[in-house]
Amino acid sequence: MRAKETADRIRSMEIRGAAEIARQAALALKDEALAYQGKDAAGLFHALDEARQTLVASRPTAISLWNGVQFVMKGNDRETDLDLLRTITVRRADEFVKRSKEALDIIARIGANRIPDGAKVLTHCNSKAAIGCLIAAHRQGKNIQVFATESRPWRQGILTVNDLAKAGVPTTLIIDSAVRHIMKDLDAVFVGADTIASNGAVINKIGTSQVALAADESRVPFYVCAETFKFSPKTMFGELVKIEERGSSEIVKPGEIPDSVKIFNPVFDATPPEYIDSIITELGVVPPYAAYEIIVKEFGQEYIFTE
Ligand code: RI2
Repeated sequence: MRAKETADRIRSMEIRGAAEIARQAALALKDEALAYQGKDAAGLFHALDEARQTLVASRPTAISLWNGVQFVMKGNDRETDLDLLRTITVRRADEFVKRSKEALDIIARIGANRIPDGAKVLTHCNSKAAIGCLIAAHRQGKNIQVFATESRPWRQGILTVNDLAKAGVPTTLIIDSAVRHIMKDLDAVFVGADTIASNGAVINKIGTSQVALAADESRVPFYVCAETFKFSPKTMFGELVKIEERGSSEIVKPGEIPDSVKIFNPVFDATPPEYIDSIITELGVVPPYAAYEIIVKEFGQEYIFTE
């Protein structure tokens, strides 16, 4: 799928999930490289750079998307041979997708080890990384029960309970406002991440920070499952993570409320590091305060100045 169509489908949430939008963006760059009809490397680079901008603009606050396209584009501006530039772009896109899928498998194995037999675990929204841990624990033969929030307004919790039920995991759907009511009966919370800042704060689906607060109050361990490309090199250089706001039509139907009522629809919120027990990555289980070191290790400093 070319960049324009991929960007449209990301914008409309047809393609969603922090990791999936990054993988699809990488593959869109690959398809742009394969479809390029021009005769020189500079022309291909220009086309790829335009595609990169189109993709990043589709969900401008998603660092996974930005990291994914940066991974594919890194060093492309120095390549002067057309065939080589095309080959390198295709190879790096495939490598990003492969690494990201391997990371999911590793996170699932590691995360499952943190779930004791008999545990009741809560998850919020629809994170493939978090769900992978829950399914892996179930496959280890542990008798676990999962509680999944509905996750208004997009109700991604419906996707989550379908994923879990398909894998045979005993699952209960709850509305978002039931979280505190049931927290005292739970043993762990597993959520994903859209972005992790250099200070260890986790930006994830709106409501995550309330779940973390309730978990902290009840002394329930709160785990974040995230591939390293969810960490934001931009934050290391002082950029604040912008919280995406989406339209009012996601919350109410036309005519349902008076025009004078404003609607505020933030998509994500930030959970401070002090509410997070550990972040489970493909590099292992790390404290949130290790975020800075992960960013330096994975991205180095050169990334930040390319945009
Ligand atoms: P994985 C999603 O964002 C959710 O916030 C989820 O927790 C996060 O991405 C991570 O998902 P959205 O695209 O990458 O639904 O673990 O806004 O699948």
